[in-house]
Amino acid sequence: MSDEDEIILSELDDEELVQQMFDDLYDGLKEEIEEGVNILLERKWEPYDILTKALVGGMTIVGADFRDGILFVPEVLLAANAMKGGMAILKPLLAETGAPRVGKMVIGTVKGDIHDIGKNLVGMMMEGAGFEVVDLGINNPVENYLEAMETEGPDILGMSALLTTTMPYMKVVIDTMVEQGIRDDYIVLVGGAPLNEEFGKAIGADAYCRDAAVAVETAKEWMARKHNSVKSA
Ligand code: B12
Repeated sequence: MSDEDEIILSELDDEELVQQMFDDLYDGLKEEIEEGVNILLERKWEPYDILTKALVGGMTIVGADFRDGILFVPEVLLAANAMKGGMAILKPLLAETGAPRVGKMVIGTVKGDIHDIGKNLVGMMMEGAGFEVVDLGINNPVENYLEAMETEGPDILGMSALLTTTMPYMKVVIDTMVEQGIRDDYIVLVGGAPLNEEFGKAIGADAYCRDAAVAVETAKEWMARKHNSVKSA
């Protein structure tokens, strides 16, 4: 056969396919990633497992090589684009059909920061858990958050930052909320790879969430607390 070196994704077993998807994500091959996601879905994989094991797993490898100077911005952008292709297929499947609305969240990446994959993932998982999500996108100055809180009336404000230079901006937003006397009207969740629990506490957030699954659990916990305190008030 002339094309014997061409890999047919559907002929690989699950483990080989996931490995191949890591390679394809690394190479920024969006169509192949979409095909891989569809094959895993046909094989009855849970959407959440495809997201975490195949896509986020692959992005971890990209992240390590970016850090080590093996990959550069253009390649990482292609990888991110391929990842988004896969996420777009999974998004509607992660939404639990008919789930009662459990709360509303406004989420955005802070000013100076254009990373949005993690934020998008959190948004998708929150929607999947029954939250209504208003996504402000990237590079948000404090005014955007304030305006969205006023017009959307969310229960939760979520902020994302992936750079050590942009994470302090979360404090700017929270401090402004304090100044305006609206801080306690919202549950503030923060996340992003360079953050940690200590940072979350130091800037006055309600919680730092390591990943999207923790974000959903934490949001539900805080919503339950909020309802209880409203009842007892
Ligand atoms: C993809 C990527 C890019 C892409 C972004 C594409 C996109 N659309 O997002 C591009 C190529 C554009 C990019 C650009 C840059 N990047 Co970049 N990037 C990454 C990379 C490889 C992966 C990030 C990612 O998507 N991870 C996968 C997602 C799923 O994980 P996550 O973002 O952490 O999100 C999860 C949790 O953190 C949490 N979470 C995230 N947000 C939120 C929000 C809330 C509310 C909650 C509750 C939870 C939560 O849940 C998420 C899901 O589980 C990281 C490496 C890394 N290790 O993080 C570097 C990294 C973040 N980038 C880095 C740098 C330096 C840059 C640039 C400055 C490079 C340059 N020289 O231009 C620019 C900055 C541009 C800017 N102004 O923002 C550094 C930051 C170093 C630092 N100390 O600050 C990193 C760490 C790489 C490195 N080691 O050098 N980057």
